[in-house]
Amino acid sequence: MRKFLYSVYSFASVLMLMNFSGCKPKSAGDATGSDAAGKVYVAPGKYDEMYNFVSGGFSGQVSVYGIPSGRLLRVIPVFSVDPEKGWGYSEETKPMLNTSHGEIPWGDQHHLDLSQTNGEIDGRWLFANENNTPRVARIDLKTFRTAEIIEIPNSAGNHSSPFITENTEYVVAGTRFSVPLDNDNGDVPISSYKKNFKGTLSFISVAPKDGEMKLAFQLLLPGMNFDLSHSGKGPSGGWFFFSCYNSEQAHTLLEVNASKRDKDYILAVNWKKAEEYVKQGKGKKIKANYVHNKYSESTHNATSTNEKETIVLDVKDFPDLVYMIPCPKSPHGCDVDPTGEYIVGSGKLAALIPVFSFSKIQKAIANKTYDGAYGGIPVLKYEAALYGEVKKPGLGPLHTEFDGKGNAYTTFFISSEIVKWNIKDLKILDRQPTYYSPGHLTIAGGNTKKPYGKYLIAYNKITKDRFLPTGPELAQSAQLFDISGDKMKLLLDYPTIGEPHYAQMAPASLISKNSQKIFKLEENKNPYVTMGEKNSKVVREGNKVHVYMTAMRSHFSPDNIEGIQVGDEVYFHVTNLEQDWDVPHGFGVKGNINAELLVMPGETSTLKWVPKKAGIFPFYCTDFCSALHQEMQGYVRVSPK
Ligand code: CUK
Ligand code: CUA
Repeated sequence: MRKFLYSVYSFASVLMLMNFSGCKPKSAGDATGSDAAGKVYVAPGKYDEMYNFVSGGFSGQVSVYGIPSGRLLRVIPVFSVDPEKGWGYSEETKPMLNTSHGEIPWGDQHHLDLSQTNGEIDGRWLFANENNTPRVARIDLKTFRTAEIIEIPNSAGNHSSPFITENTEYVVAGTRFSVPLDNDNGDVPISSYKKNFKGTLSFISVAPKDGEMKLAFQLLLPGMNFDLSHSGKGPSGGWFFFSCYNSEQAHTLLEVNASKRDKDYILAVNWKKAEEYVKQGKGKKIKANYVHNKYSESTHNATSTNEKETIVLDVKDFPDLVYMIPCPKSPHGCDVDPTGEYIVGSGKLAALIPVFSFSKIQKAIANKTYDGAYGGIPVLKYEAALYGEVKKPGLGPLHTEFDGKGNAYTTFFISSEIVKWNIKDLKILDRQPTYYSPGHLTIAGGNTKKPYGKYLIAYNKITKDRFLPTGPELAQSAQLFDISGDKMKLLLDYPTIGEPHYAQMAPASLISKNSQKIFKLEENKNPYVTMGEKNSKVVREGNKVHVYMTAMRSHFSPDNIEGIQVGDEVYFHVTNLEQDWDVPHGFGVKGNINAELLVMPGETSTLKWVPKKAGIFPFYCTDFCSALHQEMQGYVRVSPK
């Protein structure tokens, strides 16, 4: 079996070599000429047509681009510290990075999903997953800030996440690694995988009014790896579909490989049913230990709460919740078309794309057209669930999005291309090379009921010769295509931050209509706010010193601080008194390991500093705020203890 895998991969590497070093980009795929240039040119002072939210991979953050220009508009700090914004450095934001393992300054961010109402993008929130220490974040698109992060218990490698249901009832998260449940004895032989390791699918409810998340319930499944998922919609609205691999339950890839089986599975999960069972009290409460972090825009302050339990439904006790559909060779992507009828599986090592039919799946369930069971879960017959197969589409299919005109677009990692095909007749309509090896792709609304078409962006894993050399490491690359015509047209390359995986795109008006410009000072409920310069003061409480400081063009108050001793815990509570839009002040002190603050108008932010030696320590504003910005400074005198 290993031999077979080896041959697949060596074939792949031959192809990769051809792509990476052999061929120069062909002119067909090149954005040359005024046509492409005109389509991506956004004149100075003009706005882009769309927002593009891109996952930051191992940077842990989310970046925001304007499309079609490909201009980077913002990096939103989520799971990793960001000194530019003081994220994870200010006392107010530190709790956001808390986990049951303590504060973690880093995350691995793969997937994004925009909130939806009736299956359409509604522009309220953006959800982001973290793989390494399983978490889901909600970003508020009013402020483009992370508002909430919830940890997921009984999970490891939260990859199949955060995909949302069509009315944002739930954020769904499937574990990548099966592991023993947190509260069971985890000190077991790794070889006891089959017995002790569990797969979990978590359903996190989202409050319709303010978006607050809550772990509603978890489904327990036999040990396996969940990979990706997408929500059903319309007729399949109450269902969720997950790809999974390692159905042979291997715990080492060295001895037994995880791609031995000819087929793995797509899981069809009836979440409406699961929700009913939970409402009827049928779930079991078990102990769990996870944290829930919230950031409030009125106190400008985060809190971290320890949660103690979770509700689980063991699917072997509920035979009508989950069904397995065989899917060829290590399925990765699992995408549902805008009508909700077609479910596209992408077997990374498969030479075809299977398209499943929701109505056939329902029929197969009704007629029990089963092909045995897997860990107590019914397995549907492949043919009974299958709508049809796209034959010879390319090599290494990964992810599919839709244009709302009956077409699907699939990335091919190995053959480095995007293939456009028709959902009804499964015929291939076009293929365009990408440079190189695309992972995900996005179309605005391309995973919803209402795709906006026009643009498609491929997120490539390998860049090689696309940008000026910058040493051994290059930025990863996104490629923008025009998909308004019959044939896709490459328009633009632009670099991304971290390794991009999934991304979301939305027409600008859907997002900017909610945008908040300023925090009103009079609404600032931070406990350490200083409402005017005359109220600024220094207050000592034992070895803690609170500096109630104000910032206003172009001075801090107080700006001469004495009476501090070595080893004191000094808290600079800086309130930005400005009420003009976009006049942040920064704050940094010489020798402070807590980086800096960036304080927006009307906001209060706190920087902690524990001076280690006596002397005079200057502080200053780090963000150019006026002609007298360079004068915006002060001194702290530190005396020996
Ligand atoms: S994964 Cu990266 S190419 Cu983490 Cu969504 Cu498929
Ligand atoms: Cu305030 Cu520069």
